[in-house]
Amino acid sequence: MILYGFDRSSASYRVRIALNLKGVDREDVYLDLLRGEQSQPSYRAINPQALVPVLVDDRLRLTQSLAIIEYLDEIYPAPPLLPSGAADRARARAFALAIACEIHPLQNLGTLRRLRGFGLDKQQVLTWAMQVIGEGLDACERMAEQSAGRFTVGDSVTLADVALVPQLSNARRYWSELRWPRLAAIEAACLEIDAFRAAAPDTP
Ligand SMILES: N[C@@H](CCC(=O)N[C@@H](CS)C(=O)NCC(=O)O)C(=O)O
Repeated sequence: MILYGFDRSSASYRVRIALNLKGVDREDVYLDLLRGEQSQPSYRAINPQALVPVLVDDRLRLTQSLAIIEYLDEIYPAPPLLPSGAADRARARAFALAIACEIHPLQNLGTLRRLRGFGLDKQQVLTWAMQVIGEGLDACERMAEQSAGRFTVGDSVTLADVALVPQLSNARRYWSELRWPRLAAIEAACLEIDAFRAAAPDTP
């Protein structure tokens, strides 16, 4: 498999964790998002959304990290990334989506660049990012209080943890100390697992 990504992209980081958990080898193709390589026509031909990650599996080309992870979970069922019970499966997906739909898109590179383009200064953009991440993770902390055991949903790693760890890594760019004790404990449990550690960016 080939993974088009970027070291510091949290959406790519999610897929790296999933591939590592499943023990699937990959070739990494890194695009420098800061230099705009994702917007080049050659890459738009691969992903019309001009975003990473993209996973290429033989002739198949997949976009959207959570869809990619569910694909991997279906073709490599062990270890499962979705719980066996319907309610817990919904909880794991809801938590991952809370991050992937409500936090991440509001603070990703393209959004922050657009805000600068509308005339906000650096400090205003920083405040924006800290608000959307902070409020989003406050809600995630409360969600985890209701569902967590050792991990976000119960005592096994799920899609929820695969979304959480990269988002907390992102949060650390803004806060030296995180204010979410339950999430931090889950992160610590995840980082005891090689698959999570090996997926982390060199420079968060
Ligand atoms: N919902 C997408 C989000 C992908 C995304 O926003 N990727 C970011 C990096 S984390 C990106 O490619 N940004 C490039 C840009 O904004 O120009 C997913 O989960 O794959």
